[in-house]
Amino acid sequence: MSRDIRISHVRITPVAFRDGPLLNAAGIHEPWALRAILEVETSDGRIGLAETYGDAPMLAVLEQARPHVVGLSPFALNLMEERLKAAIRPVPGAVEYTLAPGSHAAKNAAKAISAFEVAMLDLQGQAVGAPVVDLLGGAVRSEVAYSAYLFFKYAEHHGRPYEPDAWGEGISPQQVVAQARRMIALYGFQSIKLKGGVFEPRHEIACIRALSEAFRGMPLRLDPNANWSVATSKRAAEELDDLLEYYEDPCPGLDGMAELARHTRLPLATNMVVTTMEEFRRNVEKKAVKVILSDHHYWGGLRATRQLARMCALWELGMSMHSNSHLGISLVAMTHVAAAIPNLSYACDTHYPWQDEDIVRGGRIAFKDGAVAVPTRPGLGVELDRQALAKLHDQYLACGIRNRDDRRQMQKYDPSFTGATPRY
Ligand code: GKR
Ligand code: MG
Repeated sequence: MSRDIRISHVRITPVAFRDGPLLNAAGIHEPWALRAILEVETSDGRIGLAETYGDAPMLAVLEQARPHVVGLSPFALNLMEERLKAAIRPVPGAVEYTLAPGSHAAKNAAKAISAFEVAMLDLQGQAVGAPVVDLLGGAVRSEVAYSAYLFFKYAEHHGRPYEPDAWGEGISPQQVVAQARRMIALYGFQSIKLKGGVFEPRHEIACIRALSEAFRGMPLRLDPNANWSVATSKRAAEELDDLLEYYEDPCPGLDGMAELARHTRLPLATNMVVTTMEEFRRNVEKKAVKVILSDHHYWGGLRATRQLARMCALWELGMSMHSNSHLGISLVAMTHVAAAIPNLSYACDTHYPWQDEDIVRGGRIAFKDGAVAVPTRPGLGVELDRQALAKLHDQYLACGIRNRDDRRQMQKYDPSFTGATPRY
């Protein structure tokens, strides 16, 4: 690619894919999850890909960004960042969740920068014949480990919009263990995370105990998404003490987590209270969280995630990765950056097993022994399956969902549900 090559066109395609009736502190997943697929095209006909949030406010943010990217060289990442920081304006109508920082409007510029950075790095890699991980300094591992991400769930969605999934109900400890067995049999994961904050803590602790008995020696994590008070979190910590590898966001706020940290020897992890560098600084002062769950989609991209990793190393904090419902382009982007982080100390989260559709050519990304091989082809190493993209775009047009709203969805089952936290 010559240095005169410019970005000539940006295509943004919102898609919707089937998602399970997965329960969390905010409510329940809707039958369709939204993502946006970005295609950044150059004047010499190459296409760089990225995947990000697909809610209406995010689509509006990407539209704001588009004219500031067209005309740039795919190598002009710093200029792109400066332009988008200056250009992105607040967009009304966002439904924000503390448990999903990707929904925070304050992160709009970081989210847009991340999406365009990934697509531009894909273009750079194609141009120089190197995988994206090489542009991040090179791989320190050839595969990236992910964990089995378990959810309490209903057997089917309200109103049965399509046939129920193959996972069945996941509520009792026996059902949760069965869910883990199935996921591990299919993907080979070697650690387990349970999304909590749904039922009484004693039930969730019983599920962790059942998992620990069924999978002896397997690292376990529990994430109640700040739905437990500090007092509840402290009491639960006593029971979880020798069961968990880390205790993720049990109670709200950095001060709450700091208070809890003084009462437990369990390392605390978060994707809720450290989501910006300013929060990182405050966390270091308060000695609250010991494991940062990064997420390039809202931390500002792959290079920003790499910088976050350096900060974690400096302050002796552990690092792993957070996830939301996503497709294969996000999974490979996560895999490239995770491969470039020496101090990635835990297996990463991924929702990928909960999806059975994808828009990457060749079908779904393969896992072996719970890990994804770091792509070695130039760029991200994936291409679009245009037929699948068109199908998922049609699903987007038909599904009627334009903003993720787990609380509204839960109210279909229980009209009195408020979603207020902490409930326990
Ligand atoms: O998808 O229900 C979900 C998760 O609860 C997600 O929204 C969270 O952001 O996975 C996330 C987490 O680790 O907190
Ligand atoms: Mg979490």
